[in-house]
Parts: sequence; structure tokens; C-alpha cells
Amino acid sequence: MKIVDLRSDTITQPTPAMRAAMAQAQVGDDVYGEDPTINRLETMSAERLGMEAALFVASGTQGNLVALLAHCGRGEQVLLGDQSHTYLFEQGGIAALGGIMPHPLPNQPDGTLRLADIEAAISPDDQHFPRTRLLCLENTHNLCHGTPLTVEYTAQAAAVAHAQGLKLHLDGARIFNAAVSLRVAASELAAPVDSVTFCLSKGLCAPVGSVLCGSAAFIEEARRARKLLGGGMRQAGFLAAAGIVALEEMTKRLSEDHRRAKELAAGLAAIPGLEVSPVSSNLVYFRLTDEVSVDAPEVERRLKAKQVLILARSARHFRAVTHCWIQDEDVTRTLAVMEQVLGSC
Ligand code: TLP
Repeated sequence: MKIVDLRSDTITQPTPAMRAAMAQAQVGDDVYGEDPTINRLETMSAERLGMEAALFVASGTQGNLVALLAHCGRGEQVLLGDQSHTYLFEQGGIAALGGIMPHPLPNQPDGTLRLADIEAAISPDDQHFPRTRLLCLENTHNLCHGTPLTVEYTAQAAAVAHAQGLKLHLDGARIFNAAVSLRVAASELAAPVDSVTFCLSKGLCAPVGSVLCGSAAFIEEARRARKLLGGGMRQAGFLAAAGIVALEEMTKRLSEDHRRAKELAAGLAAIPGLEVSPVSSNLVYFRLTDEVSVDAPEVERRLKAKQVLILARSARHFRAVTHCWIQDEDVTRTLAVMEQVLGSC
């Protein structure tokens, strides 16, 4: 029986078109700038995001770290959400490796940071304080239920940051999901920011890789930072080849994942014992109500025994993610299995 794996969109396998493109890729030494496939992916990515230049990196985590190393010096400060991936899930790499000081601000339920909070957190020009160099936003916001940040909000936050001499970096791991959800181009969402990372290896199904985009001068700095981290990848055009297919083909089908996420959410909401957060992209967050006696890890185990994988995020909370390998019948099966499991609790 097929395993229905809703733990993340990172579990997606490369498509047959990707495997063919990888097998046929022309490659060269990228540290010399001689990998034609990486060069093509970087040019395409910059164009898609409306930026001057781009850099292929190993992962979203590496892309964010490289970006922050390029924007900030040691002892300088970055403002970012207290629920952001960079703050919570990147092992504090910006502090450990870059000496960059994170200043977390409360993420609102829609993934935004209050403009007044941003303004108030920027250090005055005073020798007591670290210099505030950067603001980071995340789009879609993973922990805030996959909510997309609008073009208008991003522009407002950029205006606040730029007025005080800060740059704005966007963790756009799922920016194409945001674009589909809001029916705008990814380049519109990125227009107000100074740099943006997006992931090829999540809903877009490439096996490895993310891309950091920004001005030509910024990307040159970022290229140095990537090398510092051991991220000069030589003949990585084999990976970039899959990334090109991801950009050309896979961004077109994300609305299917969003439709299935909504269907899954509606089905889960109808099961007694579950409360579901609003869904606006491919991430479905839900929780056990107080009446249910077992905890989420136990429900996770019981689902797994029936070949359905969903992440228990805490004692009461779950996340399920739709992606290219989840079909309508998998949503139906997940709902049936969940009903069975909770019915027996
Ligand atoms: N997110 C993963 C886990 O790390 C939580 C997931 O399953 O959702 N930014 C955002 C918003 C992300 O969600 C992720 C990965 C990253 C950055 C990091 O990307 P990778 O895993 O490529 O380093």
C-alpha cells in the first residue's frame, strides 16, 4: 500500500523530467563560474524574481545564512519574527557563525510583524547599542499556517526599514506558493526587498537546492560567504538541471496542492476532536481538542501504523503538507484513517 506522506513538501522526489534533465546536464566547475547549467538556473531565477543576480545554494538554511552574512557584520543586529524559520530552526547559525545578533519581534497570526514594533526595535545611533542592519520576513510564513504576506504589507515593511537605512531580506522558501495563493507574480512579492531566498526542493520537487537573489554587488558578497561555508559545489549543474525543471514546470501546478490542502482541512474540521487553522497555501495546521484523551505523538504513531504520515508538532498540534505526490485519493484515505484512529481513542 502507498505510504501517504504529509510530513513536509521537502519529502518530494524528483519528477521523471528532472531525472532526464539531470542525466543530460552540461556541467563545469562552478567555482570558476563555468557550469552552464548553474549559470542558466541563476539567470532564470534572477529574472523570475525581478532581481539583478542570483546564487545557487545547497539549502534554504544555507541561503538565509549566506544572505545574512552578506548583509550584516559581527555584532550587528537583525530584526526577525519570533516564529520565523531563521530564528527557530536554523540552529542559530547567524549567531554561531556570523556573530549576528537576532532581535525577535512577535509574529502576528498572519505572519506579519507590526510596523510599529519594527520601528521601535531599530537601535538609535548610540554607542551602547548594536547597529541594526537588517529586517527579515518570511513568505509564506511556515509556522503562521502558511499564510502569504501581501505585496502591500511587504512594501510597507520595506519602507519602514529603508527609511532607517536597513536592508530587507525575505525568506521566500515557499514564495511561489505565496504568489499562487495571492494571484500575483513572485517578482511583485520580491520587488520591495533587497534579497530573497527561495527553495527548489520543497513543493517544486527538485532533489536539492535553493536560490538567493539580489543585486549584482550583493550576490558577489554572498558568493564569498557561500565559499566560506564550504558551499562552492563544483559540477553541481546536475542538481541545477532539476532546479530548472522545477522553475519552468512545477510552479504551474502549486494551485492543485492548495486545493487539496483546503479539501484536507475541510475534511479534518468535520472530524470530532479536531480543530483546524485557516488554510491559504499547502500547509494545514490542526490540533486535538481537549476532549481527546490521547496526545498528538500517539495519534501520529497510530496513523503511521496505517501508512499515513503526519507530523505531531507538540503534545496537541499537527502539521500536514500537500505536495505533488499527494493525490485526491490520498486526501480521502487520510481522512478515513484519521476518523478511524480518533474514533477508537
Ligand atoms: N522547513 C522545513 C523544516 O525545516 C521545518 C519544513 O518541513 O517546512 N525557510 C522556511 C520557511 C522553511 O520552511 C524551511 C524548511 C527553510 C527555510 C530551510 O530550508 P532547508 O530545509 O532547505 O534548509
